[in-house]
Amino acid sequence: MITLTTFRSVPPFAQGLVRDLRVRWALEEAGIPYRERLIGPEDQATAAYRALQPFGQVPAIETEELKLFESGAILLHIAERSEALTPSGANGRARTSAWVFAALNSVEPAIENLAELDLFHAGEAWVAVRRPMVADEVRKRLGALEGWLGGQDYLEGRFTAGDLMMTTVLRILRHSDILSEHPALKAYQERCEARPAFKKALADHLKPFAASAA
Ligand SMILES: N[C@@H](CCC(=O)N[C@@H](CS)C(=O)NCC(=O)O)C(=O)O
Repeated sequence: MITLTTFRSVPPFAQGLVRDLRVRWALEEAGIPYRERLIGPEDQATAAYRALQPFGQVPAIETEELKLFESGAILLHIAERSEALTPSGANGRARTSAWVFAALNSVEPAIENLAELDLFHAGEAWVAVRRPMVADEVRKRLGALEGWLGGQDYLEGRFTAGDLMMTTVLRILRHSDILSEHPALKAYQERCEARPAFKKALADHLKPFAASAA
């Protein structure tokens, strides 16, 4: 049985965005059962936790044979075991990996830069100068992604782990209306988030936060 480690509690701005959501969603799509282990800041720097996640972050997973960190590596590991997340041929698997890397490497950094300004530095004088450039970088990536998608429902025509990762990256923009400038991408995100596996994963992701606030 897989054990997924994530946070017991996070501030409201992060609820619905913590990267365990990617892993939960993948496990739901693949129909793989798992249990969760919830940690707090007191656990992050311990030697035991660093042996599982070298940077003290979440998510991480453990099975009898394997400890794994980095949400992208975990997602690909799960995807290799499920045709719900990866086409069966070698080329389809390679294309799926390409989109997982594209989400993490080519799209997420620009989006994270914008979220950092908006969520952690809003109102600071330097942000007024820097933000337009950062927002333009996001628009550049979103425009290219929308161009690729064209009239397709999913990045490779059918849902894959690449769509899963891309959707969780686009979610980081929920505090802004920049995604609405790209209606096809917004519809794409909504299409992916309408999947029953996403809804179950999100509900399970949010449950501990409600419990720790009670
Ligand atoms: N590249 C890592 C990033 C993990 C990450 O940033 N995790 C955040 C939560 S979403 C975290 O643990 N933050 C607390 C910290 O950095 O101490 C991954 O994709 O797994």
